[in-house]
Amino acid sequence: MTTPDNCIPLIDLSKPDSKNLIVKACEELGFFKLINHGVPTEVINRLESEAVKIFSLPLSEKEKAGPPNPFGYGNKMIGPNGDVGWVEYLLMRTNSELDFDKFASISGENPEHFREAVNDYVAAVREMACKLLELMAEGLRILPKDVFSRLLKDKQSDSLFRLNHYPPYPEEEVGGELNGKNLVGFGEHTDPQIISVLRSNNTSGLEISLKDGNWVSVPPDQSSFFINVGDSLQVMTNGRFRSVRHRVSTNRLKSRISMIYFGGPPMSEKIAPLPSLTGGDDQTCLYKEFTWFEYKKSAYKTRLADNRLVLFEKI
Ligand code: GA4
Repeated sequence: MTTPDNCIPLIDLSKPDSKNLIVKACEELGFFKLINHGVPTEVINRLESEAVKIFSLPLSEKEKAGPPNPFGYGNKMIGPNGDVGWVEYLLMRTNSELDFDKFASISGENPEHFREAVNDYVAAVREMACKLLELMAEGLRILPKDVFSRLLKDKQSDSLFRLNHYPPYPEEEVGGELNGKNLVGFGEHTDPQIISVLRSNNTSGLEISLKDGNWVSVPPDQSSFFINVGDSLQVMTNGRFRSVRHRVSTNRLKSRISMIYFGGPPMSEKIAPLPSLTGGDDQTCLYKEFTWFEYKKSAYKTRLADNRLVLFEKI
């Protein structure tokens, strides 16, 4: 699978006109590549080396931090409903230090190093995500400009952080234990939250779906971030922004490591199309109001590839 030139919008955060380009990218694709993002390379590299150390441990060690409930160490199983992928991961909440207790046994002699690396990374990426969300509000000409970013800044924000490791897919697995069905690393899905910020090492695998249903692979770039619009932002913008379907294919040669921050609202937050985008007219409002808690509860009953927003569409 190749990627036609100019297929993936490139946003330069240092350029003054970025807000309009961000809005255009979110409307057309729900996805863009971000450069000059301001997150220090040292913060990124420090977390990547911690992740490499953890994923290099023997399986029996890593399993001490599992099974994921949904937080913790997971291997091949994604979510509670039978989805599988050629991936192992650590999933945690960003506002609960408690999740680190689960990782204490696998984060080496100095578990504080891992905790600090995650916290420093998440703080820097959250700040950058909030800046993007404010530019989105400005570009959409909606007030107040923190209408989206306040949800991530809230102390109760239900934001998550995920470290994924996609080992090279071994030849003998084809037709093996997983019966060849499982050539995917992470099956196609949309992210339920507001915004996702992804950074990977220099290994390909990420693919996104275009409006016409075609899939394109995203050339990796370890110094950039890739930004996804999530379901909640699609709802708040009344469908103007598109929650992008994406997936990860396996690689036969190289390991892929990715780190994703999922910026989500507080559990009790009501999610609905913003009146400024529906003109206050109930007829043009595409989604019913729901709390983030209700959406998550319903999401955890679905399979990865399901369209989770249909249940909340107005008919
Ligand atoms: C997809 C996006 C995030 O990785 C995630 C995933 C979550 C999980 O792995 O626990 C889910 C999946 C994701 C959507 C539907 C449900 C929940 C697995 C699953 C089958 C952490 C998230 O928030 O939603």
